[in-house]
Amino acid sequence: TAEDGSQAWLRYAPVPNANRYHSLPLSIVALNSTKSSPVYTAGQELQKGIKGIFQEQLNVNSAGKGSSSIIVGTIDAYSKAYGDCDEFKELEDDGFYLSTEGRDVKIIGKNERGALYGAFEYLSRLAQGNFASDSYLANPHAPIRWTNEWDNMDGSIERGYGGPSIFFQNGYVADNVTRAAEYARLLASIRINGIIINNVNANVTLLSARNIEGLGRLADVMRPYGVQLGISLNFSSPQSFGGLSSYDPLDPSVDAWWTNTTNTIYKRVPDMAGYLVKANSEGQPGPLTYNRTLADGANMFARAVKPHGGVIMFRAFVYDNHINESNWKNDRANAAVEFFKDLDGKFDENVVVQIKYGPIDFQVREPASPLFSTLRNTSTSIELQVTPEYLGQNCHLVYLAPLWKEILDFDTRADNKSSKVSNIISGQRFKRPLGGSAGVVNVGTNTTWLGSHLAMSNLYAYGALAWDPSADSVDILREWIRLTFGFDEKVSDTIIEMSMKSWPAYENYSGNLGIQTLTDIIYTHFGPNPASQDGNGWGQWTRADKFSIGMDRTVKNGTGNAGQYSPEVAQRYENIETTPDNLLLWFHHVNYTQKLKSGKSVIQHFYDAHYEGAATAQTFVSLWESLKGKVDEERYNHIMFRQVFQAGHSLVWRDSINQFYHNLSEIPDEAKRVGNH
Ligand code: GCW
Repeated sequence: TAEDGSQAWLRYAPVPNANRYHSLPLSIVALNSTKSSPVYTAGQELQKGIKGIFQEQLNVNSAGKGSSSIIVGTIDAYSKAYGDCDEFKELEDDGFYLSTEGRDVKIIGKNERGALYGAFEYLSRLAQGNFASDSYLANPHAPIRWTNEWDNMDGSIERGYGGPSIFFQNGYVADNVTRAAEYARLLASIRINGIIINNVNANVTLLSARNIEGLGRLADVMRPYGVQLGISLNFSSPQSFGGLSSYDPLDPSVDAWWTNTTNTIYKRVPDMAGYLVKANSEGQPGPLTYNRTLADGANMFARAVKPHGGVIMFRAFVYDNHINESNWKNDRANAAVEFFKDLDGKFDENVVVQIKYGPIDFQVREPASPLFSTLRNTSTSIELQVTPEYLGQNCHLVYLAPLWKEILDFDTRADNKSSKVSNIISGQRFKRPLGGSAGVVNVGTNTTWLGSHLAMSNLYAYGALAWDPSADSVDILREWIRLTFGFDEKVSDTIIEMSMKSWPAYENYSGNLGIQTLTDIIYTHFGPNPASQDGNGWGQWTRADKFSIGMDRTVKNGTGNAGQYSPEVAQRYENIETTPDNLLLWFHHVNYTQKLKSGKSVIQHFYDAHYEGAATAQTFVSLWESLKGKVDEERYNHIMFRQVFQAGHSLVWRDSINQFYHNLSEIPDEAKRVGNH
């Protein structure tokens, strides 16, 4: 049977024999819910899910209760209806309590959003055939769990691979916002509570009256899912849109312009999450134009949204893209710390500095950004990419949870104490009031959302890790597979095997040993182009010549980047012996003949890794083929097409990279595969 891909993991497919294992309550009580409330949504969703899973139609009431009910609501509503209850005391904002013990199922949220999350949790358990009786609390690891969408007003999406925008068309907010509502539903089910709907390279016309009205319509359809809308701003708007003579953040007329504009937007979207700002980066305007600091810029917006409870996400992705490679000490990786370290403590309380996970740009392998442990008096968040810009653009399978977890689990050793990135961005480590994560998703109108059915595991995993960074990559997959493809063990084992091998394979053929990436960096960021990194101002250099390769980021002889980490980590990266092989060329410039910990030379590792990575990609075709008949035809064929493409393209990668370094170094491949034999 054909599957509606747009339901993703919320299919609520019938569970065989469900009725035998679970005595379903007789009705649903969604306490005190008005139509735009997430609790109302929870009631509707429970009804829909139970219909799908059990083929039973339950009524939804807003009060009272029969002999056995599924009760969903906030703590307050519950206490009013049934009296106080101790179990919920430990709940935090967005958290929920779920109990399937006794005659009633209780789903209680600290707030309305939490109640909805609890309803999704209950449905997810049922849909996975989990009918256990138990009760537990779940609280989020961090308050900010947002997505960023890089949608342009003309309907295109920067680095989007799932078709055109679901939010914008021809310069305006789309008339039809149904898909936006469906997306909000998906996001709520993975506990995402905010969404920035337009490109960080922001178009000023978003601020027109017609578009503000459109933002209102979008917010209205997402509100029932507890997903707050936010927007990206163009720093020059007061001048380029408002007609003022300047956009200097310390000019009172500029300040007043932002206050007015912000008030106008909040009138239509009273619960707007806030603004995301990319300033002084890649040609975008910013405060540095007026010799003001980045904090001056951020705080101007912070003041404007403060009375409305809004938050400013200010991106740390600030760097000069015209740096000169002939200077050995130049290094784009140093930029974020250089721009932000002296501003620590100077940001208003409702500002969060949003930091890409690595110092450069969503590469296949990067160390954690040194900025995480540098900012102690500033709230921070991590920026991840669900849209795999540099990682195969959903034409290659790359399951990203293991990559994200390496960064989240990384111990920055601030003050020689356990200081994991995950505990810094949650606010816990440095006792900050705000923090969390932003995932650049870039969904489109394609029924698969991202352009590939399998890629949806990444969106699912993003939500799971934003809520709980200690979640296990394989457990997340297993859940997602059950919900998306059903209960067949072979389907599950096979997709797990492919997914868990996918990042290492892609790393092997697209950017091994910490060389970050060998993809084309000039425009497409797709396919091999190892010559494109060097000889330009972007600073994603490999510094490869006939004899040697890699960035010398040591303090003793290089760009000093290793020294931006806390002392324990800095020392580890300063020395070749203690630098892990997978970051060797990130931190060190070495000869191709340099020996790795494995005993292999760098160049031989290149040759071998490219053969290994491509060989793994070939196996994905036969692995997927083994599922013929076990997955519906539409999705089977769709995924097959992509795996065949990846298998072929991985050979293109393998041969072009190997040939390139063979030509450059003239060092033969010990296995005699590369070159003219
Ligand atoms: O790596 C670059 C991307 C740009 C993107 C930028 C950013 C939205 O290639 O497309 O712009 O990062 O993150 O701001």
